[in-house]
Amino acid sequence: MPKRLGVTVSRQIMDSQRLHPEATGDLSGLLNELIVAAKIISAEVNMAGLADILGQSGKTNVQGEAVQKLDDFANATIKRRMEQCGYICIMASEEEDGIIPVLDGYEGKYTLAFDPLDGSSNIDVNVSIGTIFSVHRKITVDVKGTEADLLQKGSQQVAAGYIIYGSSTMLVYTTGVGEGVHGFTLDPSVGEFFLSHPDIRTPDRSKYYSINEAYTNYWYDSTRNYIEYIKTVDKESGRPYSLRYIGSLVADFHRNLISGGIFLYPRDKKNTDKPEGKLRLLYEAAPMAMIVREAGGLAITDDGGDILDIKPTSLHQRVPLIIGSSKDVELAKRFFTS
Ligand code: P6P
Repeated sequence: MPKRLGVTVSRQIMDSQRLHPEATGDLSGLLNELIVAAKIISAEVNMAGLADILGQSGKTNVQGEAVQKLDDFANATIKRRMEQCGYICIMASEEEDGIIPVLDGYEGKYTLAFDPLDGSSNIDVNVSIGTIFSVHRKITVDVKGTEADLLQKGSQQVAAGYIIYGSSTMLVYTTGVGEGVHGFTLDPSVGEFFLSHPDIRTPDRSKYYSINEAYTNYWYDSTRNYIEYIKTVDKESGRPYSLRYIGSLVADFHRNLISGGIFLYPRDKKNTDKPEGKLRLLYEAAPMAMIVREAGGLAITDDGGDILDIKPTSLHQRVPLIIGSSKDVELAKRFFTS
């Protein structure tokens, strides 16, 4: 088959839908609406240095973190667009305490959980940031969506993806088992996402590791032993690995997805208020776990469990995350479960 040039994401979504005769087009519609929101956010992020939108909004979010103005903008953009799209019945956002309803009469059959602008502490210093999203099918019977529709295992996601606002704006998403992971790059001159990374497969081994080494003195022994192992000089096994840590999950994850690598945010003794680590299950770990699994990688917690098997109990539940190249994660699992 000749390589198709200039495939837009809308074309990819429709081609994928055609493979599912039972599809109603609602998931395609949902993704297309989300893509419009992403284009609006991308334009704002890329202008942030010029518009008066840098800096903090003076508010703090449910996580107790300072909310940057762009966070607010991204959150409002996605909410405003999706509450009237007719494809979802309820939303959850990293920026909001509780569930977010959709407009009456616009209830659809899916749910949406999202981190509107992850890594936002990097906004003012021009480091890549991103939007992460996770889509589930509604499971309760009433028209209105409920929290139960959101609190589903990651393995039940029908779509997961992220938009990274970096040297270019890229959309990376998957619509489930066997559907693959595809990357699209935004051409701002025409306002279209074009297929640039078809069927992404993450290398099964790598030489990069991502962890915040500033917390070394707070690590539990399993973390310390694993990191010590991969930093030991042993040319035969390709050690030491190189450290790559940006402090923006989307940026660290994207680099590792493309080049290979392992990202760790395990439990530590530093964040006593976050005994399960810092990252959230619903709209960070679970969508990234679905993407990496579809790309041939793995995602586990620091007790060896599969991220995709965890049944969430609350919207902003945190979870320890070890994610990336399959052989690296499998080796790390031996350190964390021995
Ligand atoms: P730390 C950004 O605030 C974030 O939620 C993720 O994007 C990132 O991976 C992590 O926190 C960085 O946390 O503790 O290393 O600064």
